[in-house]
Amino acid sequence: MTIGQDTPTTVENPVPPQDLSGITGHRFIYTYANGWQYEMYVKNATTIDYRIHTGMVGGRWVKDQEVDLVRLADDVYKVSWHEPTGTSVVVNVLPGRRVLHGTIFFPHWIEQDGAKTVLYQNDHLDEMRAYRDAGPTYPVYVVPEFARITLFEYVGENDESVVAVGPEDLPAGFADRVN
Ligand code: FER
Repeated sequence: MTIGQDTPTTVENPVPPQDLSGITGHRFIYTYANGWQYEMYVKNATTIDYRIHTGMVGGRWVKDQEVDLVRLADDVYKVSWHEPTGTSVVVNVLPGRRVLHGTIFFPHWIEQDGAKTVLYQNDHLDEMRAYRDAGPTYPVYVVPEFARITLFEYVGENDESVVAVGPEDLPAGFADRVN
């Protein structure tokens, strides 16, 4: 047994090496097992844009969310972040297998009235922070779900045109495109 080559790992010398090119600059559309359909654009190694096509907060969209993105193994990526609303999200993405697993941690106020977050969040950041601070936060609503990736495509990094309008303003059938 060779311990050295697989032994984790430091920030300076991560194992596996952090080649993120299999996910940066890519857009993917996926449907969770509960039916919620999401779209994520990994704009670069630290930033995503996204749209929520259907589900509890369908219609919501966000640009320039800062994330932590790592490659856990060949074809396994993890994206984690915290929203101004108080929601936390961790998404594991397996592009080659067309599989993803997301866990969303919603504060209680969103479970009570998710419609307050259904908007273009970038135009309402202070409002979202005020809702977050007003709460209630607890009990946190945890939603762990697998999803199938129905579209996975390279569109290039840092392209502001990839996610530029809300889900309601997309051409008919946009999210149904598969590859
Ligand atoms: C996801 C799950 C949840 C996702 C975004 C969220 C872009 C965001 C949730 C929220 O803040 O309402 O897979 O991907």
